Amino acid sequence: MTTNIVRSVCPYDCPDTCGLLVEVEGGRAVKVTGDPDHPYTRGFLCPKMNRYERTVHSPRRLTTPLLRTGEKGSGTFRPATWDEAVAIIARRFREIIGRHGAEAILPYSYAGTMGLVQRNSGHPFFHRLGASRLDRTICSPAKDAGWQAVMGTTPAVHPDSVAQSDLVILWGINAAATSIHFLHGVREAKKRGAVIWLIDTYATPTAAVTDRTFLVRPGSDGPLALGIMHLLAGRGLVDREFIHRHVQGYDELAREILPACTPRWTSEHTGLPEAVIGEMALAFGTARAPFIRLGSGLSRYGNGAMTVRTITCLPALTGAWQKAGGGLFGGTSTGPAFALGEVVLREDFMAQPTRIVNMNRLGHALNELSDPPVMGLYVYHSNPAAVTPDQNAVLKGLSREDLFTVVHERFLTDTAKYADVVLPATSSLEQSDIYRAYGTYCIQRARPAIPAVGESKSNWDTFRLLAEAMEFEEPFFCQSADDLIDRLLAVHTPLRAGIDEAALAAGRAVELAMPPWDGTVYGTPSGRIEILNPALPEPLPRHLPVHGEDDGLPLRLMTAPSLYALNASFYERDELRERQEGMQLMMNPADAAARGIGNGDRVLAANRQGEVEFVLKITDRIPAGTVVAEGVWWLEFTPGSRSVNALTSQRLTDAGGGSTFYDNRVEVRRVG
Ligand SMILES: Nc1nc2c(c(=O)[nH]1)N[C@H]1C(S)=C(S)[C@@H](COP(=O)(O)OP(=O)(O)OC[C@H]3O[C@@H](n4cnc5c(=O)[nH]c(N)nc54)[C@H](O)[C@@H]3O)O[C@H]1N2
Ligand SMILES: Nc1nc2c(c(=O)[nH]1)N[C@H]1C(S)=C(S)[C@@H](COP(=O)(O)OP(=O)(O)OC[C@H]3O[C@@H](n4cnc5c(=O)[nH]c(N)nc54)[C@H](O)[C@@H]3O)O[C@H]1N2
Ligand code: SF4
Ligand SMILES: [Mo]
Repeated sequence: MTTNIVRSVCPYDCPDTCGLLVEVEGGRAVKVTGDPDHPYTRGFLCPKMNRYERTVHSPRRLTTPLLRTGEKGSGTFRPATWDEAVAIIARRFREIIGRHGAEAILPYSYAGTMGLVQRNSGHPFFHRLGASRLDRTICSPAKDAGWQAVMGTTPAVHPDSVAQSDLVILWGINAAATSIHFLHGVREAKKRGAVIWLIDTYATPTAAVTDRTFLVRPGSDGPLALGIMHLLAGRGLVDREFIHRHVQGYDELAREILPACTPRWTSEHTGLPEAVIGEMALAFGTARAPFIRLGSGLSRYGNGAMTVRTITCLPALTGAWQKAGGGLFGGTSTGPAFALGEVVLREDFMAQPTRIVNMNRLGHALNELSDPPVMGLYVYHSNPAAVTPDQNAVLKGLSREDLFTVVHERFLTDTAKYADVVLPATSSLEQSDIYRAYGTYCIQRARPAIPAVGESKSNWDTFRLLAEAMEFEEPFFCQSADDLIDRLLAVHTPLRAGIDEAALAAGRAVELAMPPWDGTVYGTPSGRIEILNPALPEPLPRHLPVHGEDDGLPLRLMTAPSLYALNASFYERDELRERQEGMQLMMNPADAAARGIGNGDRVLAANRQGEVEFVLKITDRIPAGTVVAEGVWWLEFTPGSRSVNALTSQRLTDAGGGSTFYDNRVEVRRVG
């Protein structure tokens, strides 16, 4: 049999957006490896994607539409044709619109695929329908808000510039799991003599690649940054010249906020010894070009936006922005590379602005919204029954007999089990798309490498069918995904100027050329780095409390990413689940001893949101007072009847309407 090698792109929600080489035999993907020609990811894939063909051709793939025959949640369905399924959806949507208005229909999608066309396929359809809009804030809007408060629209530096740093701080990022290619530049820096730090709440796998690991109390990084700034100011380690030229509000910060942020105060908040805080300030203040790689974990708290804002002020004090290899990097700014709004999102299809529902509050929306209530839910490339906070509220809402639910998926997920109609989705290898990355400056176009598995259809092709069934007459809905990609490429943007169009058309990754960065131009209203931002209700950074402090329970709960999964994706793979060794709760030996529980015990973690059963793993990688659950498991593989998000809440961040997945407290006891 002949083997073809087709270029493709990793579609998952990961900053790296790796280039793939897919070996195809007889219409099947037989092997997926990294593309050595990719300028950033250079042929190396993570453990999840190394055997992507096992996901694509998993025996668990959905191959036909399904109609519910049993109770919601039971997963009992009968196969149906696409014609039958689409006709039912159109009829039920019309009934709901007739009785309650179109805002009674809510789309729910997130990041099953990051391709610009397939990811956003539903927007034009639901805008045209007049449905409620979803505020897609589950991931890191508080991180964005914190950065923007200080830096405005200033573009991010190139991630590879880290190689020129002499002090690299991985701050709230488990890069070994969530950003592995960034570590390439970190290793380069280390070879040239840089010191590498990790600041996290427990010793993640990333601790193995760093020189120092500092463990802080969850949600206390704001105080840590303030404490470091207090010492920088007091010891004269600030760059007065840089501040004078490029910073707004340093004097106000130094006068009004920093005096109270003494080492003792910082130590009380963070749990770090005063001497260690002193060491950190001295090392930061005397480094030539300190580089902070900021993760998203610390932004998912009631004070998350303020935490990011406070940390973002640090490089301004020492002028690190003007040193090659210095500054702070939270992700690349590749959004403006494509005219997505004009070509794909099509807000102009809305007859008038419709209701906006925060996706983190799906439980509230399904159970408590009125005027109109949510009567129709259309879920695509997301698994809210698993990934959304307050799982008990979400499952209660999904169980409503009067709710009509459609789920478009590759697998019969926890959410799909509650659907009235399940539609089978293609995987990324079966659909066209164009990708941009949020951890690199690469863009890449992908065409189908293999035919659709079974009768599955892409997001875009499904919305085209639905548009036809709803008798939408706009010619827009007659285009193919490739037409849309061509149109995206036809609209020229400054960021894409000068790229190698032929390579892009041939399916290779090409890198956007960033304008040279010299640390003198800032995209804020004042043109300066805004430590003082007069447009905000809190003009200066200061310490804000987290939500979990109100809960009155002893243990802080981290719900962190796993090396062998991506949110609730990849649980179809037996070998990856085995590498996670089951759904564990990790705990410090002292906390376990105090509760009389042992390694391997079945334990119950509980708070006012719910109760979740785990297998206990005792390890001194976790500091006393904190417990950690990695991975967002599918219910069929959990020790009990719930997964980790039955312990997280619908409370939002201080800005951006973000999720607060890490801001929880629990008590833990043996089951039974
Ligand atoms: N393998 C794998 N890769 C992934 C994902 C995955 O689930 N698994 N998820 C993908 C997605 S959707 C995203 S958004 C990115 C996220 O990737 P990151 O930007 O790395 O953010 P998180 O993974 O949310 O959190 C990273 C770390 O923050 C730590 N943390 C939590 N609270 C605090 C705190 O208060 N202070 C400090 N200093 N640290 C804290 C956690 O312990 C965790 O180690 O990764 C993507 N890549
Ligand atoms: N406890 C806890 N919960 C979390 C997090 C955490 O750290 N802790 N992280 C949060 C974060 S940062 C995020 S971004 C969210 C992510 O939330 P989601 O984006 O919902 O994440 P996934 O679990 O990856 O689910 C995506 C689903 O899309 C399906 N899919 C893939 N490709 C396609 C396609 O082309 N078409 C269709 N129709 N379906 C497709 C996959 O089979 C998969 O089931 O989870 C959040 N949930
Ligand atoms: S999940 Fe991330 S690291 Fe893994 S292959 Fe995809 S883009 Fe690369
Ligand atoms: Mo995310």
